[in-house]
Amino acid sequence: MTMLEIVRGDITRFPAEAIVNAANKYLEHGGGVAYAIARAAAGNVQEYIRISREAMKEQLGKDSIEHGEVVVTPALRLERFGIKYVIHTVGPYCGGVWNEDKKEKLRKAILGALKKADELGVRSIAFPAISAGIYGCPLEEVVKKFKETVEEFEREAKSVERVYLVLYSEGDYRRALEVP
Ligand code: AR6
Repeated sequence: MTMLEIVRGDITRFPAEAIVNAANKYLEHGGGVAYAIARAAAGNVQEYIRISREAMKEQLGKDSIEHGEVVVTPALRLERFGIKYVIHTVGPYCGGVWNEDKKEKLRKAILGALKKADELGVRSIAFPAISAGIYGCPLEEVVKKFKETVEEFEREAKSVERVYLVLYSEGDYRRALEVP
């Protein structure tokens, strides 16, 4: 029995208590799902970048995050979908390369967000396919790592009951379902 469910949808309106952003280390939200979340949450991407960087300073006391570190920002306009928090995490940059180093960085990025969700006391959390877009990691490998990492987390989960991996395109969703 796994808590992970693979679904198709738009994470900016997915009704989980926490959604995860596939961010970069400076929380710039310049493209991809990061841009979409920033625009949907604040109505203005620059404003959400400002909020994110301020949160990073407050929560971590620095100007960039490493794999495994996360920053939490309020959901603002996304609250109407039941979303309370946005958890920013940074996956590996692959550019088509997949190796042990990328795997471990992705594991850390996923686990960091899951642990933070537990700390926040939320019951549900939704992830995009971290690193499978602009960062160029192979989608099937990313899905596989999600399955392994959620399984690892399940043993220690306190409040989190459901974890969703939200695929944006129909094609990606079908490919993700095929992953053993
Ligand atoms: N809902 C769910 N998934 C989405 C959505 C959406 N609304 N929009 C895109 N995706 P990416 P990365 C999928 O490139 O590879 C940004 O500039 C998309 O189809 O957003 O981790 C950051 O600031 C893909 O499968 O993230 C970083 O600089 C997945 O989300 C960099 O991109 C991740 O694609 C991070 O690159």
